Amino acid sequence: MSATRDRHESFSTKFKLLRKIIPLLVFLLFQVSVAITVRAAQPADAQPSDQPSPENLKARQDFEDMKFGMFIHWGVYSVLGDGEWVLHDRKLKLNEYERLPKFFDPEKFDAKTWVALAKSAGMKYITITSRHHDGFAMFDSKVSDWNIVQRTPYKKDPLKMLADECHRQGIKLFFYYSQLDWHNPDYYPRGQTAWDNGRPDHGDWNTYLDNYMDGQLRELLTNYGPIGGIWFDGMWDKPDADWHLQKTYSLIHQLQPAALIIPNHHQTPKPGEDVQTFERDLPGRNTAGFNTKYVSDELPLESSNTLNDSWGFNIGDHKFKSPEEVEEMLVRAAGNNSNLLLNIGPMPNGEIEDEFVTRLHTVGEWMSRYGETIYGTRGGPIAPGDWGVTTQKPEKIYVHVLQWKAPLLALPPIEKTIKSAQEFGNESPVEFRQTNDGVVLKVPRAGKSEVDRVIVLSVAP
Ligand code: FHN
Repeated sequence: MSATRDRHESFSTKFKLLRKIIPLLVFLLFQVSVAITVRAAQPADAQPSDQPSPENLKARQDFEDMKFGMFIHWGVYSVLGDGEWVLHDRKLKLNEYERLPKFFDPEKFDAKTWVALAKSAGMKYITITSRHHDGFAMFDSKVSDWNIVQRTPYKKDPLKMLADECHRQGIKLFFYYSQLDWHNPDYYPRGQTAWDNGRPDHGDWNTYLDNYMDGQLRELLTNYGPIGGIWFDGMWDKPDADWHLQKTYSLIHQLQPAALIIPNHHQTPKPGEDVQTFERDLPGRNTAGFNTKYVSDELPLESSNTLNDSWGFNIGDHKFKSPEEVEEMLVRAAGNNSNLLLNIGPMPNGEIEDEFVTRLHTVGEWMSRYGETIYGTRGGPIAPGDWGVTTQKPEKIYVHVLQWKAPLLALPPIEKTIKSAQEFGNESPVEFRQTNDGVVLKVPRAGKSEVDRVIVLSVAP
């Protein structure tokens, strides 16, 4: 009898317990199924945490404040002095190109000089090719021996030296990384720029992305201290491929939340990307023929261009832009709410051509006078035009008059009330009239070879 009661009591205890647990289990199952459905509904490229981290948002603002960066294309291709596409353009076989690293010995490379040059030009960050489309790693990579330490007589890692020097001199360092690879057999199926260079007709795309590329990115984000971010290039070679972006972008943000992802894919920004960059064009323009006209109103913007006509060292390229042209580019970029990333291609011995150096010094002197109207600003309230652009800071609008010969300049209306107008640099008052129809400024006469006449409008908050 007592045994029966015991059994009965134990059954009723278990039943009571089950009655409590079952609704909990049903609730949990429901939650799991909702999570699975939501995940399945997300586009393949969505960033897992679509919300950028606070560090990342801060880094974006800092990026916008910097306004001027140095782009560096440097690789074993510089030995041939014919640009970074020489492998492709001469339709070389890989066993021919693979001899090139043997001649790459940049004994004159001095990280300190490079960083000092960028600083003297007024540049606040450097973006350097960690590898270009030839896939050759300009850093100490354990993922493959196709790298500077193992294949060149130099045997050292210049990116490490550069990173250390950038940290010392307070310059942000970004790594350009080519997703397109003309060397690795696993970059397969090959893309639009492929030619028969001796690679096998098979390869494993997933291995290329998940092991090779992500492996190298992990190295770049772990071995060089805090970096500014990764500047991707080359996705346009296989526009329809699955690039596993979600995975790669998450990896980057997980390793360094403040590292910015800057993709040069020439398309509208995708989830997880932090900056929209435009190649050889101002945001929204497409004179180069491959940029999108869409301009993000959320992400920081950047426009890249070259100081001569080439990216990598090109011995026959003498089309150097004048300092005045660069200054105008810089002002126009800022007025379009964008940074300017200006490229130089150092020589294979590690030196930077005098033509670059002298121009950069001149631009730097100009920036030391005009920097206040550019650094830390955002695009101003008046749409840019051929005449010039505006930049702004709280309570200040800088009117940059670039191409205007007449004494009066009529501009569209602005919301804020102008309290005063002054010539930038000498504080002389500038006559102005503000009505509902717009603003008329009496433009100071241009000094000899003066690129930019800046009028500072003090405005009510
Ligand atoms: O093919 C490259 C080129 O060599 C260079 O690196 C530029 C820089 O923006 N981007 C690519 C073309 O879109």
